[in-house]
Amino acid sequence: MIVVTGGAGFIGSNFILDWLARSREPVLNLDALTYAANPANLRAIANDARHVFVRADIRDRDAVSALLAAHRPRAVLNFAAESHVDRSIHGPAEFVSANLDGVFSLLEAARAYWEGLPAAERDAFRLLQVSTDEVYGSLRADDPPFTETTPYAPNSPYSASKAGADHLVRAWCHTYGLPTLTTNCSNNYGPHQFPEKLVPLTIVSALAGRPLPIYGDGSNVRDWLFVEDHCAALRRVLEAGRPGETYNIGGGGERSNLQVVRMLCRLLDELSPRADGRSYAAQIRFVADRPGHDARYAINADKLRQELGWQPAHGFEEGMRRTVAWYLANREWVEQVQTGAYRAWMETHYARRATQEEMA
Ligand code: NAD
Ligand code: TDX
Repeated sequence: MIVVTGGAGFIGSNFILDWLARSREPVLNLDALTYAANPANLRAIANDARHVFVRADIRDRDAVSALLAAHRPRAVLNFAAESHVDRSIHGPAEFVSANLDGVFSLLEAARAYWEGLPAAERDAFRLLQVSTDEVYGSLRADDPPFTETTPYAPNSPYSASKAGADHLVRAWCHTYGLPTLTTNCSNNYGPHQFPEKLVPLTIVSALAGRPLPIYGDGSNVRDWLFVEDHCAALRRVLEAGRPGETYNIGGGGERSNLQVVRMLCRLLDELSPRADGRSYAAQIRFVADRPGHDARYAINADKLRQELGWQPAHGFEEGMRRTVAWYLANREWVEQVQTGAYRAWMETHYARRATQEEMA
């Protein structure tokens, strides 16, 4: 048995589906079901007895301890987090609470459980912290990509909370000997991503005839990875990663935001043309920039490739095409996530980001 926290969200749900397709080992999915969670992400395994879902918060140490004692997992993978940078700017408290206090609490529950295991099981136990490249801060155009030794320099409340959590994980390994692994991955895209992030926001807004907001001049660069490649890397790190180590995950997919949005518009033009025959690119609007907006992220994943033999299986255009096709084929999912709460966020999102033309 493995424990996955945050398994009803974007990457966690993809990981669980992937895991159960490849392994007989059951998964205990522990998720607080925040706005970002969606039980529909797990519909395909609704009748699979190997998937046990429990609604619980990683900050609830008693609940987590009781679950660990009852299910005796060999590993805990922590995906649970508040994950959206814009939300962290407008409401940082929940990010410090969920991402930093949450990891502290999870580490203490895991440590107590691990210390009580027989020696052989103690050696084999792993706690894998799923983290982000944003902890390294921002790169200039001519800087080399982030490596595992790049100093942490987080710039947003989100990335600072994730950086703090990574430091706690490191300390729990160094001080108590808890066998931890940390992965720092670049921007993911794929099925099940909540449409507040750039890729699904663009697809969903384009189809709904809404503006496609691009912060600043659209030149900010992210290093995009298809979610299945992230999941494969996590399986490999869990299997063969060395305790105490950190591993960068990324596929050399650097693109500017404008390139990403234009590619999505091109794919939508092909797969679901607008009724008036014009390109979805006509809906692009340049809007006020994100405060503290990091200019560029890029990942050097040589360690993961060389030590553990991982490499991405999906090219950028192919992964984006599959992503667009998934959103087109799952209109019900798209409708269902656009609840009142989503509409409320979109209204504030658009209101805060008045277009530069409007502001001029
Ligand atoms: P998400 O927002 O889609 O899902 C997060 C999930 O965690 C949700 O199901 C939510 O209900 C759950 N959750 C939140 N707080 C919780 C708590 N206190 N206790 C229990 N469950 C809680 O996020 P995602 O994009 O799937 O990201 C998953 C992890 O991967 C995060 O830790 C994130 O920092 C990291 N990450 C994400 C990306 C990316 O591009 N999305 C890249 C690198 C790393
Ligand atoms: O409407 C938008 N317009 C826009 O130009 C949105 C939502 C975003 N952007 C820009 C901001 C970023 O430069 O697009 C880029 C990507 O933005 P997000 O999708 O919000 O992702 P980012 O801020 O890069 O963070 C993501 O990748 C790293 C995830 O949300 C994090 O959880 C992960 O750790």
